[in-house]
Amino acid sequence: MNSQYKAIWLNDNGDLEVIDQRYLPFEKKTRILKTAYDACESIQDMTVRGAGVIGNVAAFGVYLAAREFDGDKDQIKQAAMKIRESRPTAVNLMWAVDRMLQIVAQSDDVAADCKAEAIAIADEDVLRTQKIGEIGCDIIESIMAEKKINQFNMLTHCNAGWLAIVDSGSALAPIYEAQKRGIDIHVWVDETRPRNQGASLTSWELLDAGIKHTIIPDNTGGHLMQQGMVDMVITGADRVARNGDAANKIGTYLKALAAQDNDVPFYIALPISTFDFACENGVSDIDIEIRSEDEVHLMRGIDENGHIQNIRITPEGSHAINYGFDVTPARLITGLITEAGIIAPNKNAIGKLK
Ligand code: RUB
Repeated sequence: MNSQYKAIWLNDNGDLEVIDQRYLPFEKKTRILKTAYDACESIQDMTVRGAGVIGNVAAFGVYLAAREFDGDKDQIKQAAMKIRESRPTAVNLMWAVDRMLQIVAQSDDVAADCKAEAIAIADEDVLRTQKIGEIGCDIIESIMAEKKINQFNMLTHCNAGWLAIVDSGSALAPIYEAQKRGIDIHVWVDETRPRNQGASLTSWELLDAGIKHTIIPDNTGGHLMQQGMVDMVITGADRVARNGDAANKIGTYLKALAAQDNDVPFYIALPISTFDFACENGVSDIDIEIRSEDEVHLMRGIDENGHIQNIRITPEGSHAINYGFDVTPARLITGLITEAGIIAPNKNAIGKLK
């Protein structure tokens, strides 16, 4: 693994180094994680975020625990369970910890084997996201051929790029692939209140890659779709249930409703590790994280002196509620773009992936 276009990597000291996403797009800082506690904290405080990268940090967190506790399996398991509970919605977190715990249980050289397994998970994600990019880009090409258009307008919500899953992201992977294939693509980037992952992270990634994009307030997508200005909507996912219902960043559901009303194809891009095969019904059963109301009251930005500041935008005394995710019902999803192909959002098709 190297650090270019990676959200996380092992540094020369064998510690996990991560891009501290809380400072983007203003500063590209890294944070060094030495212990399982550091890994846990970095997931909770959003130093790292995005389902895929949360899973990777969790896996490396178990390795850090193995190193710290010198192979003591009970202590490693305890630390792993804390990491597993650090955020509730993205299933990649639980998936990665469970996979690491199997290694812990079987291994005689726990630290070395955990390190190898965490690297393997990250390396597998590189291949998965490449495949998702290719399959998703084939969809872009077929929509362009069908509509006989030379420029493609994609709309995306939140950040599901290389900051969210190594190497090329889930939802952004087909966009990066389109650029490689020379397709004239433009991306509408939902700002994604309250933490603004679209405005601060997706735009930063796209700007860096030289991909045309326009940041839009979250409420703009419906209007654009009505005016024929969106050819496809694509998002990532944090957990997809067996019936095809998909949890993703709050506001995704509203985009899917607008897309259906305007006959705009709505796709979710995800690695198979984002399916929760044990969850029968996403709308009723997926645990939705409720985050601090301060994220709604306070906006983070940069002042004229270049200092990052939080400023309050609501009256003192008003309350806010901050659901981190919502669930888009399967009936609104055109298809699930995975490394294994385009999967229909239903029990039958998803069941075959297990
Ligand atoms: C991130 C979010 C992303 C998915 C993408 O939420 O909802 O769309 O995690 O998944 P948060 P992937 O910023 O609160 O973590 O990592 O598989 O692309």
